[in-house]
Amino acid sequence: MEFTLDATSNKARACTIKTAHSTIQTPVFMPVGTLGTIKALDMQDVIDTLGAEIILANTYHTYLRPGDKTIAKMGKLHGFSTYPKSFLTDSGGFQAFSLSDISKPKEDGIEFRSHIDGSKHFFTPKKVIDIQHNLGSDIMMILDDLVALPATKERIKLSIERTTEWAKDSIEYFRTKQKEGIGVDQNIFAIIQGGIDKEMRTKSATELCALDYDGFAIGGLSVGELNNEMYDTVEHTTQYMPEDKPRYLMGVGTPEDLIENIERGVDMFDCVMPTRNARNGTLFTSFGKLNIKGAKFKEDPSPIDAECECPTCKRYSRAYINHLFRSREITYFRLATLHNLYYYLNLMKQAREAILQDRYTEFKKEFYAKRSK
Ligand code: PRF
Ligand code: ZN
Repeated sequence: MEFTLDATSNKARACTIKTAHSTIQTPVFMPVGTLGTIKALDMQDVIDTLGAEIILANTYHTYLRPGDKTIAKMGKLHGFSTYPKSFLTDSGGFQAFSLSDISKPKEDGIEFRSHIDGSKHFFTPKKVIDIQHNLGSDIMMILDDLVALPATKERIKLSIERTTEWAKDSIEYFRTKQKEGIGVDQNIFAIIQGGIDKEMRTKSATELCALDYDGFAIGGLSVGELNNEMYDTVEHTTQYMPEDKPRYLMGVGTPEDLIENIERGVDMFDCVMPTRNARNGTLFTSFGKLNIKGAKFKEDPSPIDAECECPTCKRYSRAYINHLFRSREITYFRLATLHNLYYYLNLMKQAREAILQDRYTEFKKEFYAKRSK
């Protein structure tokens, strides 16, 4: 992977990341395509309308169904899904932790039961790399041990010690496989843990950033802590991360979270929020959130967001979208998902423009000013 830091505006960064499948300009929001599809969309929407250069898929889900070996046979994620650009795959640790009925972190891996059929599985650092080799993702994530917050200092300490041990095994295995010709075009990121404890974050970041990874993620946030605790932890952690590699904040967040964390030096984000909220009737706009199910939209001829250039806003009224939502029409899901993702991706484009012009602080002020009107 090729990385260039194009510009900075205080701590905010505009970078370019070149993988074997696409050129990604940051800050970037990666739409979540857990099962190798962005729910409600066709890949044509994702490529042509959204122009997404990278999307996310999940090891946990695709391993359980249809199985990573099946995906490998069908041309890996790119061939199977027909999405020709970059895939990032999460390692499964977080999904085992959040979705499985039983998930037991152990010394050498994570034991969990499938949320589909209750079958027992064991993920180790090597196993999730093998699976991600089969998936063929451009960026794979290591197995990490994360803890729900609040947690005791002891549990957080154990989590970062395990994560570092696993990270050492992971990078050695990954680079050895590359020498054997496996995963040559793939990249691997480590995941910094440590809760909201600054001392733990420093330790985790320092230990992991000394290893030969292609990029680094900040994990273990947006799991129950306050917004300001997240922002402070990110601000603290980014100072220990290399300037010449991508920085990815996992599973975050709201538009405000993105704006705040870009300011603190984060390059990459993913979250189910725009896609999941679309399906629940919550739409993101330049003036804040809007719940399209409201009776007040029943005869509203205006678009969801007059400033939005997405196909939904260019063509349809709030009245029509409100009607589709209330009638549970399938088309609603596509139109709402398109709008929300378009909003997120466009926000990242604007943030990048502002960084390139070294006016990120002003951009952030304008972003908030519009929402308070
Ligand atoms: N680890 C992994 N995936 C994740 C997280 C993490 O800490 C988070 C935390 N917000 C989201 N997805 N592997
Ligand atoms: Zn729109």
